[in-house]
Amino acid sequence: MSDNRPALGVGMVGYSFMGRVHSQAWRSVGAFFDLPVAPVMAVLSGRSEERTAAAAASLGWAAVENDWKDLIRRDDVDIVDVCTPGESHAEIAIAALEAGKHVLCEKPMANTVAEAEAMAAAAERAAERGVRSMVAFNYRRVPAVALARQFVAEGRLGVLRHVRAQYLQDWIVDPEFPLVWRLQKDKAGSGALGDIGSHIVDTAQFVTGQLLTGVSGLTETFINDRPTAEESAGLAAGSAGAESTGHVTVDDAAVFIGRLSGGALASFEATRFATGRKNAMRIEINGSLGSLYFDFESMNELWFHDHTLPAEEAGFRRILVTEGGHPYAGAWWPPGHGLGYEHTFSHEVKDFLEAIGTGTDPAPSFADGLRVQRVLAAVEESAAGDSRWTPIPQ
Ligand code: 4PW
Repeated sequence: MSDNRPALGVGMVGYSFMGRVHSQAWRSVGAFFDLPVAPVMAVLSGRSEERTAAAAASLGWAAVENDWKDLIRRDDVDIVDVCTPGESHAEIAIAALEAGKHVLCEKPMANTVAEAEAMAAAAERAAERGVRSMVAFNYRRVPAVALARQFVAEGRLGVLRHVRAQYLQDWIVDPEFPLVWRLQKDKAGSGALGDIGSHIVDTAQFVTGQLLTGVSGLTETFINDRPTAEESAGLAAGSAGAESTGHVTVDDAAVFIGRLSGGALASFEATRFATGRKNAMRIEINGSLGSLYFDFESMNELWFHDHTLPAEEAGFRRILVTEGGHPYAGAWWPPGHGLGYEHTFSHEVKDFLEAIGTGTDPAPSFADGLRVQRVLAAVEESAAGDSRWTPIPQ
């Protein structure tokens, strides 16, 4: 790796689950990928002075700010990485873009379509000045998902007929699980729909290369009141044992069907009530020439059925996506040694840094994030209106 690459300072806002996994990506990406620019973990920002300093020390950030506006003002910050709950994405991302900083923003990109529209417009204006922006839909960067995209793009599945996507978790089944920010509409925008449904919408659109044109949906909140939680509590919060309770203001589960622009029929299920399923982000695609199946719980595998083979030989076969020729995989371990959740974020920042370094537009763009936001809004609108068919504005 050459040493005369331009250094780009990264400023990250937020240090919880997403902040931790992004930190690991920024820390390690340069050791595994030959990048055109060198990321420097310059500044971490968070509201609590004590906790931010402790997080910066353990995650490897050189400096600390307690107001994200101060982070954006700094000359040693070229890239702003937004890892906060959705309520602050729009304000931070737009301010950073206007200050000329490249922006990586966690998903869902915003809490409302109006916010997402403003963000996409700011990104478009910034792009004219060479300032790049990307939404952190990390599952696109699972090698098996990227390989699935390649198969579809090469025509190996023929004409696509069905997409079946699910994102299944079970971390809030216990009614005593506390009211964390992900269960509050003012902070998260929506529940399972936005938090994990957004991933399967993005994955389905990415792998097929098609956009959803309309949806019909159902949403449900199974447990309406929960013990109040500590502000920073996350997915592993456990029972709070708090005496007060608060109201859950988001969906616990969302189920919807949709039509894709190429004519395929799609179904989606996003839930945090699928007992026994921890992070089962799954997608199956059936085409006229074959099918693909992926489940994140076995993330190094892609299942492929080649329907052009004689029926006596055909059937789903497992491709272990760990070969040097597979997307991203060659940068890591010898074949068969497998990758994990954290690698998807390394791939994400690698692609983002390459786009910045080569002056190209990274994907998914803020315009792509807006499209996903419109799908989420259409599902909510449909669910509120007896599952009425709801077109997605393109
Ligand atoms: O983005 C998603 C999160 O918000 C994650 O990939 C999994 O679901 C883990 O936490 C939530």
